Amino acid sequence: IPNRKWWKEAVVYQIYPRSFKDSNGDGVGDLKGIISKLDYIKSLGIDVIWLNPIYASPNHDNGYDISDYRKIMTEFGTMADFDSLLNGMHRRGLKLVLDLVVNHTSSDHEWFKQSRSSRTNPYRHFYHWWPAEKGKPAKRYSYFDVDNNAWKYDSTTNAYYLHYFARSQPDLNWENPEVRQKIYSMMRYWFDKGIDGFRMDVIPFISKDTTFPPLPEKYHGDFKKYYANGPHLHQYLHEMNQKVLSHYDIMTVAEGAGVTSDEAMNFVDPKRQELNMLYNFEVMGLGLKGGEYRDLDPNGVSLVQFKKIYTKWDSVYGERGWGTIFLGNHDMPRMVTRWGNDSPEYRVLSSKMLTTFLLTMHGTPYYYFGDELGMDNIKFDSISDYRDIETLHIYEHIKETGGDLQRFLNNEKMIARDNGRTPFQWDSTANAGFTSGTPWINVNPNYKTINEAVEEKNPESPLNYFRKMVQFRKNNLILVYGKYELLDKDNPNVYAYTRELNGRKMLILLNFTDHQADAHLPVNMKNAKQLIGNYSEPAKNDNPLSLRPHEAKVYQL
Ligand code: TEU
Ligand code: CA
Repeated sequence: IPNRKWWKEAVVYQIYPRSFKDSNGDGVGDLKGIISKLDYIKSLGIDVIWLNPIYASPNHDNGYDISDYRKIMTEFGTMADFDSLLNGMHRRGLKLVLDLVVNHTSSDHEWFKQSRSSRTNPYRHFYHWWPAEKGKPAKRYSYFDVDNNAWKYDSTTNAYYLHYFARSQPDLNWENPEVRQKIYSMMRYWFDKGIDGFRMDVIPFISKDTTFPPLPEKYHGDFKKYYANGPHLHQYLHEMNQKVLSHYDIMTVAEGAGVTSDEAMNFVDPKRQELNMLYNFEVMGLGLKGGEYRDLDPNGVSLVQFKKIYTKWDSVYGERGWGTIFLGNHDMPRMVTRWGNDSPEYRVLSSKMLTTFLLTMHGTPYYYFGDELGMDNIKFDSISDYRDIETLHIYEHIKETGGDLQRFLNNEKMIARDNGRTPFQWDSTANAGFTSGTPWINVNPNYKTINEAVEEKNPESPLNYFRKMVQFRKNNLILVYGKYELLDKDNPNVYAYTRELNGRKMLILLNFTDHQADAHLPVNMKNAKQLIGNYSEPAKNDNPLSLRPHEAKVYQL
């Protein structure tokens, strides 16, 4: 096998530190909490842990607004806690990937405080300023702004500053070489401590045309694509690679917001010496109509489209580069609710089916904490339960413009990011054993039945199935490096594909529906041997191509 790499063979486990385990009763998960659960994490069989931001932050966006890149968030602990966490991971053979958030800082960052203080301050050009005497800057959309405006007027210097996200997240000026040097030096600081990689937050957005011309017509409503195509983006990523990344044995993954499949190779082609991997978000729009209310599509998710998108992205990495596979993260609802079936009848089966998908696809799997328990959306009824700046701001906007708040709240039960941020369910004691205090966000009331302690004891639980699937991938390099091929592409119910390496072939069959469904394959199943599956009892029907509701099976052909 050519070009073997540890990060291609790894299973990554993402932890949202705020919601994993609270060690001191303040209701907020922390580093000591993670340390206390390292044996659990190790027991999953995963290789790499990615932590969402743990740096000093006023937490307007839960750590994605950093006020000091070299300090640990007070609520999460101290640098000594961080050192012992890293040490505890390395002792267990686990690698640590941190979040790199450098498109913007917090408005509390010292650089921004200096920058906004006067037009002649040495830090002025660390950010993007538009002097008000030039008139109003051309429209730029913002993610988390009540007025959906990415330019905020600041009276101190009579100028507007740019913030693609919240007002408290001003965008750094990457066109300024001094900014880049400061960031590279900060990255070296963490690599020299021994971390094993970075997940790079909205990294495609860093470079900007600083003349800030009017947004071309075609990007209205699709501004992400414009933001992701700044003039010097790839020059900066190559520079970052040469100055920092290439000096360490580490992995990098770009959050690929706004990046299309035609552009992906520009990030990950090894010849270009930029990054290793990129997430694509193309399936994330499936089943949604979107718009101001974030409406759902009454027809639900089209499996045919889902398969088409994964297959297209697989072909991007046919020759060079490397892909990623995920179905959930801290910006998304729970995978079993969004892509499976969270009814009491099918939650367990469908979450195991999705786990089978994630661990048999071509690309490094990024598995979101809690999905191994089959945790599902909490579906808050009231706006007062929400904590996320995104939901709160959209709600505020709809309220101010006199819109239909109930319609929005109904949609958020499916879509809101907070669905994926509720505390990890450890056991059936108060607050699911997450905290002895008041949790920063409600624990899902189903924790008495869905929790780690209960699932430990049940060999058929999603938890123990996840462990089995991780080992299965580890024992079969064919699942890492084997060629992927989609079969029966127009089947609206079943996802069927093969993986093939050195003459060995596996067939994966996944029923995405809650009824019996057949795969129609040009494959002789006579000598096929089932290797793993999510049903414990054998089927009554002996046709291997007939699948029970949400059934997942892997065959050796
Ligand atoms: O997300 C940026 C991003 O790509 C958006 O599409 C994001 O999915 C947003 O949540 C829309 O729902 C990253 C982080 O993952 C996110 O948590 C941060 O809030 C954001 O950057 C700003 O740093
Ligand atoms: Ca705490």
